[in-house]
Amino acid sequence: MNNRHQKSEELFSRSSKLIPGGVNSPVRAFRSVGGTPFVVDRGEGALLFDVDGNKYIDYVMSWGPLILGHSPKAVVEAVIKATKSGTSFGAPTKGELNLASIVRERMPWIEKLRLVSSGTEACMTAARIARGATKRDIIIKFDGGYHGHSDMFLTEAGSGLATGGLPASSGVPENIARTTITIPYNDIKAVTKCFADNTNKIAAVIVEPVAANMGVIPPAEGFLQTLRQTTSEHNAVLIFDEVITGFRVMSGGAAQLYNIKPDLVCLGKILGGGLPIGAVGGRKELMDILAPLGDVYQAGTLSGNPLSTAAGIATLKDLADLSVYDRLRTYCEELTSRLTTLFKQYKLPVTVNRVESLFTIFFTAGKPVIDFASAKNADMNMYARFFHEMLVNGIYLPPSGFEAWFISDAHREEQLELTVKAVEQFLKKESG
Ligand code: KE4
Repeated sequence: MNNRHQKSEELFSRSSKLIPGGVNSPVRAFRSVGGTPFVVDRGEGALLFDVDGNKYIDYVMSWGPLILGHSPKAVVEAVIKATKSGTSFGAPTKGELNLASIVRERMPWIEKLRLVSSGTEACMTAARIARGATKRDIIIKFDGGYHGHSDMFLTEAGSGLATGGLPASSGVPENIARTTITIPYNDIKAVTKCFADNTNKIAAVIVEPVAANMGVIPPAEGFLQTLRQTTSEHNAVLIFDEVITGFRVMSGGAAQLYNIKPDLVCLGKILGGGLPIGAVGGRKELMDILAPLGDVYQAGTLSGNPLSTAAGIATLKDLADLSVYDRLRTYCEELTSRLTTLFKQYKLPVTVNRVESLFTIFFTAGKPVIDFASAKNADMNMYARFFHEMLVNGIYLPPSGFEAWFISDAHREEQLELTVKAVEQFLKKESG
């Protein structure tokens, strides 16, 4: 028994008897890096503390929502205040209007917005709106793109590039999988071929405008523009899944960063400041086909929950001061450039993909990572060793090499120096 984690191991073994794998979301189980997850006691700014009192600099930040760090004062105060008036009503509240107004201001292409409770619900609803509006069934997604766990998105490429997909999870019916076509990210030719082979059958293309679920992969020059042009030409809906990138890469998300106007946008994570939330929004004529106005049904008991909207409003208000994006970018620019130099110095070249404050270090001996196939070349055994060496040195990285590092406005120079020091420890150990 590792006595630095005695309480974690005891609690986790009890959880594993009641909760599948001891976790409520698979990636938390450390399966791809090995070992037993620590059990969190609390978070403070850029730091996480486990139940054994171990302290970590947190680069997971709850997988993205905590752009201001753990328990930021304004968010905590807003949630406490909201709680005193009630935790849920299932009826219209001012908070929903205020949050929708702020989103509209930051992302004017979102003419109307429907709040839900997760990114999965947001993406599922966006696809249903697109199918309802176009009366077509096929959705195009990209290999390595993740849009939550609804059946239609748990699919993988079929035999032919432009043919229907196969289930990527048991429990997904083949006939559902067949309506999702999966093509390689950044493959402009595959996009145009897919539309040519499926004329008038494609309802929508859903894309992470900056891929972050196969590690961070920026859109290639012209990729997003091709998606915009091709979907418009074929009267298909362009859905930007900005659950991660929304309010992260820039105030107006990747749509603003790349100056592309999507038809629908999926949001989550930062929008709720750490409380359960998701949203789908976009062109009025598409959003107005949602019940109760139109014939596309969607509903949710806790949609627009007053605590989530309070946390989201407080978070987005804090993000109105755009200097936060300069601080986030500067931290990541400095960290990634110092780590790249360090890895080179120890003759262990890596590929670092960074977009603003989102980045991933791929152990691919410096070869470019431009899609899921090239991301899969990364040495994940080495990533597992890296993960654990960093953990021992008090740095908590995503427990999977196919994720982004998430920083917050609470990360300071001190955390950056400690991170560089821990990487050097790993490199010394790795180079024996
Ligand atoms: P949720 O249903 O987990 O709120 O959102 C699904 C989702 C949709 N779209 C994108 C681009 C996403 O990244 C996600 C969820 N992200 C993962 C981590 N990359 C959540 C972590 C987890 O699954 O536990």
